[in-house]
Amino acid sequence: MKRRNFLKKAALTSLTTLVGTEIVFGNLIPEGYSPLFLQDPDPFKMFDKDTRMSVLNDKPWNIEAKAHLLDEKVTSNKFMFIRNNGIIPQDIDINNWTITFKGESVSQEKTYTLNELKEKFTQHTYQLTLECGGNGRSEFDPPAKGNQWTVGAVACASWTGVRLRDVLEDVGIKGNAVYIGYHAADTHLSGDPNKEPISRGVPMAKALQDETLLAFKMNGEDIPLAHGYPLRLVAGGWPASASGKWVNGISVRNKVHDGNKMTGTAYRVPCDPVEPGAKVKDEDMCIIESMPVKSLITYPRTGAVLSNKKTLEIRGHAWAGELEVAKMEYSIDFGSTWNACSLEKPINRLAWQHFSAKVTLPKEGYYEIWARATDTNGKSQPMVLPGWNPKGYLNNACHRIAVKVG
Ligand SMILES: Nc1nc2c(c(=O)[nH]1)N[C@H]1C(S)=C(S)[C@@H](COP(=O)(O)O)O[C@H]1N2
Ligand SMILES: [Mo]
Repeated sequence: MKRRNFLKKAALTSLTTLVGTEIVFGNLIPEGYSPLFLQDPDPFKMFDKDTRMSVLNDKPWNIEAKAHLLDEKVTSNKFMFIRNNGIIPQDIDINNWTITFKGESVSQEKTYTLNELKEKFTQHTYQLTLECGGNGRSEFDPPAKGNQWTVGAVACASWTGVRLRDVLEDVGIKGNAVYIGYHAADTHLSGDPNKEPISRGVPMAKALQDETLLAFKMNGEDIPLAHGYPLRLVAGGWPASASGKWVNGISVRNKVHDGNKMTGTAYRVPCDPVEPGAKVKDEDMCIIESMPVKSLITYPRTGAVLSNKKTLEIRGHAWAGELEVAKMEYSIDFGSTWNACSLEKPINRLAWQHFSAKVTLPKEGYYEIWARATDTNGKSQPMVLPGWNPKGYLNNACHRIAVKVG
């Protein structure tokens, strides 16, 4: 029989971190043995998510909420969607975490430790809406490849960090800077250490906004690992792909950042509408910037049955990328007529807004309640699917729920 080789101490330490408790007799685990908890990981336990969330993919992990799970004003971790392009980094040493500013348009390369960022710059807290550009993809026809998000790849958490602008000012930026791009510690699915799973960015104007943060807290606590611990970029109102998780580098570029998923059909849509299924030339594709106006009814849940109750309080959230939502309406007659909802102001720019309405349902039977938001430019959500695009981005069609009275 082969001699038993036991796990190296370092390997045992990282296993213990993963399992979250002492592995009794862990020193006796043979080398090369794969513990059961690693073979069948429970994503809800691993990421501290509500078990009603939907897992769309496990390699990499992609998990979304359902509309009624997003009822809270500020989304808590257990209902927050996870969108990963690569493998979540392991064994993060928060005391040795650094972020390096480089690229053609920095005055000189500069590195900060996480502790330096926290001590040197003023900290700010904002509630910021992050929605995956592909939220709603499952509705497109012809279908688009990728995670088949329904409505639940959106969240509005409270983020605390330092302004990217303050750090950029400290680094020193050349006059020719046009874009920033992020670099992060996750690894490409291929395992190739030279490939970045994703490296996106935003134009300088977005990078320099008050609300664009290098964040180290979410809802007042360390950011959960799956959401970018220990440091992430948060650029609210834009496709959440611009909000790099696990950031350890920022490139200040003298041209549009050309990192992975900045080109081709990734997070780009036809600049002008095309026919469904059309082939679009590369030069006719435009990078998604501000997300479109959208809303979600979070109470009641679709399928609710109201016994003999003909008035119903509905509520939810609405958001409009860089803009505010100016008007919120609902319809109970398949969009023939619309009634006003009451709509709160956002707590800060780029936070979603809460709406509610007392709905009277005239008699027993089946109804659909539709919700429609309008932004400050007068643009409303479409009732049917908006412009088809190769990757199925930007579906902001009206959200609908079914209810039965009696
Ligand atoms: N480093 C890194 N950052 C990333 C991603 C990623 O895969 N790696 N995914 C992006 C995408 S596409 C989205 S929609 C958001 C999702 O953020 P969340 O998982 O915290 O909800 O993170 C963005 N930032
Ligand atoms: Mo995304």
